[in-house]
Amino acid sequence: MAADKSELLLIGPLRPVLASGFANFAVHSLAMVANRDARLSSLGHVRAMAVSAPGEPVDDRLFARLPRLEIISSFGVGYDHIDAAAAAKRGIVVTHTPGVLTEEVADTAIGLLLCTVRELPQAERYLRAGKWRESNYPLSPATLRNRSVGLVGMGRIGLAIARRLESFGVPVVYHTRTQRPELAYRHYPRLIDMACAVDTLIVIVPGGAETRNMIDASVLEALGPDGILINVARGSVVDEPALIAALKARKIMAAGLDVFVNEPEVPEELLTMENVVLLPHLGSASVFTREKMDQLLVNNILAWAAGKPPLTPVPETPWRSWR
Ligand code: A2R
Repeated sequence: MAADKSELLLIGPLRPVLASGFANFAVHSLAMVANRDARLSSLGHVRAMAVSAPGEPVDDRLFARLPRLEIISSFGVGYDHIDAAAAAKRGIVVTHTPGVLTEEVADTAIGLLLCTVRELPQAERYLRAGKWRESNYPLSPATLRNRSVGLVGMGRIGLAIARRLESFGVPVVYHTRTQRPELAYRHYPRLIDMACAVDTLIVIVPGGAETRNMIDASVLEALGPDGILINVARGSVVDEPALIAALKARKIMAAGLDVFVNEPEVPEELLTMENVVLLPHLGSASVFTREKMDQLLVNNILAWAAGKPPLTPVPETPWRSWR
């Protein structure tokens, strides 16, 4: 590794896989520095950045302070916390960690779906409260047996969810901007049409401006009173006040949410509703999968440091050999 590639700016925590992976790097941090501005000025020579958790904005203002930056290696498949378009303009490659978390997030989506449809967390709370002695937990009004699922997003994770549902005997259709002709699932070019046709939506698209509030009042209305919404994508994809209103008015039946607009804050109204299941953004959160994600974050930097193409650049910043 060239000496001038041996420094790294880390945004987020230095977890064990990162610490050992970056053992040969001088790792700089902006955390707990009294004068962030002065620290940034002293880092103008740094060519690599790792983002191990979303935190401060990784945007053009930051890039302007780091004129020699060549690569940003980000943790996670979603990178809506990074301005990839601005990075592209400056010739900075952004990498993420797709693939290694696909099955874990698909598992979480199915777990959340089953919990929401069959009220499993509510039933567990009932047992712990000692109420089973008094009477059985009521039959769940919903079942997967007569449901059909519309996937909002049919990428790596969407497809892994679809395959699982197929093995459950649950019909699947999907909405994306571009049809995938190799798949037998019905494609809906318009989300609202799909929402009318199914009673369950599972959201698994990237966050960001393109998908902000995609699930709005009209989509929820179209889903209807038996409707169940599952969101394992980003909080921003769902119009949260519209969802709360729809749940309150029983315009839809229930929701299962792993993600929220203003994490880790969760709207008080959701916390008090019985027809929602809430998880603290743990889609990929097993030790096994998180270590794989950390390792891929490291491997992208190591490839760049060795003069090779980074392994998993985002589509906005494809690797170019002239770099
Ligand atoms: O629209 P397409 O044909 O690019 O399909 C992608 C779809 N998608 C959208 N669908 C409708 N309207 C949009 N504005 C829109 N933008 C993207 O989302 C594709 O089917 C899917 C994304 O798939 P992948 O890029 O393979 O991502 P992966 O690994 O499935 O992860 C999805 C998201 C992450 O970005 C995180 O936010 C979350 O799952 O964990």
